[in-house]
Amino acid sequence: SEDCQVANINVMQNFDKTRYAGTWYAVGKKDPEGLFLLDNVVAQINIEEDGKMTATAQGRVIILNNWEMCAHMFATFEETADPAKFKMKYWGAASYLQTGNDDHWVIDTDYDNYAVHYSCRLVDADGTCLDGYSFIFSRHSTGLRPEDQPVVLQKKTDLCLLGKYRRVAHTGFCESGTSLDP
Ligand code: DAO
Repeated sequence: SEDCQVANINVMQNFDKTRYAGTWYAVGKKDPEGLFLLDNVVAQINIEEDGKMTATAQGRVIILNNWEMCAHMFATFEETADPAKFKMKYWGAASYLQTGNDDHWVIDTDYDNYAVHYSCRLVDADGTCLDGYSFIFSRHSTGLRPEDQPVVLQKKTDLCLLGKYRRVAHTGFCESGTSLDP
């Protein structure tokens, strides 16, 4: 929002989780403190038979002493009064991976090409976000289409996160086996 108040952030209107389902490639990321997912981040959003949203995700991580691996993560989403604001519980396929309970807000999406995600983990006393993260998702592993870039740029600005994103590479690291395979 204009005043960077978390409470005033505009999210996607009339959000349709069914259209949000499917594969999303993270192409940009603003990291939280103690970042976890580095690159090659791909999320698969599913709508279960009971209508609930779940996700599987993968990404390159470095855990403990420079142990590089592809993390396989799971998430369940709890709905709230706002259809674009979810509570996301997540955990890893292995016990040494991160677990947590984060907000998952869909700020904007055209469902077919791009999505802007936002999560504030810690709201400061002044109402701004002290620690949060945001993914720019694309349906295309190659990045955003040129026509979607101005829209996403505006949303980054609205989130008070302009200039805080980095590019998320897709090198195929998580595509075949694990990094531990000989
Ligand atoms: O990378 O530092 C970080 C924060 C990401 C938390 C892990 C989330 C795993 C589940 C992702 C589901 C789709 C967004």
